[in-house]
Amino acid sequence: MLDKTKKDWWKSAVFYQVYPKSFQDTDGDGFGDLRGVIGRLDYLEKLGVDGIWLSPVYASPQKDNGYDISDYRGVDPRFGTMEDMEELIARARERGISIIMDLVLNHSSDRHPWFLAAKADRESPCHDYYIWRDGTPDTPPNDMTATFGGPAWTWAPETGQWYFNMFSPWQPDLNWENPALRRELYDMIRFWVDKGVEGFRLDVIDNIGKTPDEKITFNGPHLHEYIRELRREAFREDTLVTVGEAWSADVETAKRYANPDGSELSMIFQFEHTTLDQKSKWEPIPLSLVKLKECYDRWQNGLRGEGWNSLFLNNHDLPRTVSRWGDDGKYRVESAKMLAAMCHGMQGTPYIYQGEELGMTNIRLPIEQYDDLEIKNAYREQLEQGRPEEDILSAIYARGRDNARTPMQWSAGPNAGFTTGEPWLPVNPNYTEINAVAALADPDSVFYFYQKLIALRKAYPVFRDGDFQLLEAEDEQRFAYVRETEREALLVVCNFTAETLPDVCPERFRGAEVLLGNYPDPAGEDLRPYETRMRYVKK
Ligand code: TEU
Repeated sequence: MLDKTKKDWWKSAVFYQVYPKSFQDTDGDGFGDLRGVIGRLDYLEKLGVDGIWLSPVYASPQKDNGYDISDYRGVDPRFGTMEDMEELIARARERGISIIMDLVLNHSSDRHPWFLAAKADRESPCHDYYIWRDGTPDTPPNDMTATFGGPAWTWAPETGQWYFNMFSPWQPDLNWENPALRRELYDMIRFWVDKGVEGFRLDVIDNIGKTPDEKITFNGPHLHEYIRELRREAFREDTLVTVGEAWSADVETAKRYANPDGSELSMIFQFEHTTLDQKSKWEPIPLSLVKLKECYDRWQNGLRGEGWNSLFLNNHDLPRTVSRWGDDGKYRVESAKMLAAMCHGMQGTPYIYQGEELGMTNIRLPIEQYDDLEIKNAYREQLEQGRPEEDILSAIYARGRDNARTPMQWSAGPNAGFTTGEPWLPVNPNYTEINAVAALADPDSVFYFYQKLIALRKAYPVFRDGDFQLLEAEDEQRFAYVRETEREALLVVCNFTAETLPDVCPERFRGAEVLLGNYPDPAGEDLRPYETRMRYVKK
């Protein structure tokens, strides 16, 4: 177990994201719950993770699957009770697993009592917890659009004003310029710290400084002032781990968020690597491995000593990477392992998204079975704009968020062991082959590969401390890099293709110990399809 009294404990940690709605249902309503997470702690302990990032379980109308909160201090009854939450925190801690809660501080639900009061009465003390503009119902303050479609301004006839909603009308933005609102949020965070929560993931934290009149949504003028105040007033303990979701971040802004002086956050989720294979969200293009390597090289060396990287390929908003950058057919297992080694071999804190450790894949559903409002709005809007339906569906199959939200595949039993009821979203039909029971029975499964990666990170300091030297930068098929300290050197080589290719092995690694590989028999002269190898030299 990690010594979590050290302020940088999370630099040696590996975290696991649970999307509770799809993780494990225990009461047969087809909706995952906290008792389901408690029941799977042994599984997560076996994997070897040090913390769970729990996507929101607060009271919510579920317009955006919990990222629309109507009570920041209450557990939604569909997920369970506050006692269940307290038990989860306690039982996880017994296993050396910290609970990291998801904080949605940029917006609330339109059903939150604050907003109901604000919308009902301009004189309400909560009115200015939100962003209002006077006007007339036919002319919004400006032409800004919402992330999930439609305008970013919604008319409230009750007060005769527009309110700002970056994401959807059901998610009114909170007004961070209001110190009373900020105080409400800080007090709420302390409530969860007092419950024993040991970290927080901060939803769209780069948006809280927005100035909609200037059409600025991220990196607003007071953003880092607010984050520093958040750190002082809410994240007071140096041992809390905080990770901010920052889609807009580049290396330079990341140095501010993750400043080693501890004035802001522990790290951020940056997304540059997840945007290289698309012209836009719904226009995928083939991945250039050279561009991916350049991106990782810039982030690894840009933040070295001046910040800290998160390392992730999947989350609840992204398609499954084995389908996106690997091969979810013939070489599913090999490519899932290769991608894991590529990611976990770098400097930073790795995050495993539920099912990634099983090599779970994307899904194709009839359009009416999708749940995600982003998918449904995009389908309707693009159809109205005249895009051919097959193009829209192809983009949804490739990039829709519901790819990541199909129920966790626990067994080959009914509904993959996720629920005894009707699952809220269909189970991927491949659950009969891809499931935890099968993985735990197979020593060569993706699960045990992740387990070894997590153990290696703890056994060899070079994973945490080593520098990053990219090899073969212009090679479009192989990703190879060296991590090095004064005492150790690690060579990570990944074949991103289904071809057999010459290995990449500098002279000093010839004959070196192979810490980990994704083929059962020993490494040969060539790299087999999607083969990865981790070689180690002790100096
Ligand atoms: O996501 C931020 C966000 O902008 C993403 O939704 C991204 O734009 C989109 O997924 C690209 O396909 C956070 C949460 O992770 C997401 O689940 C919420 O829907 C969103 O904020 C609003 O809270």
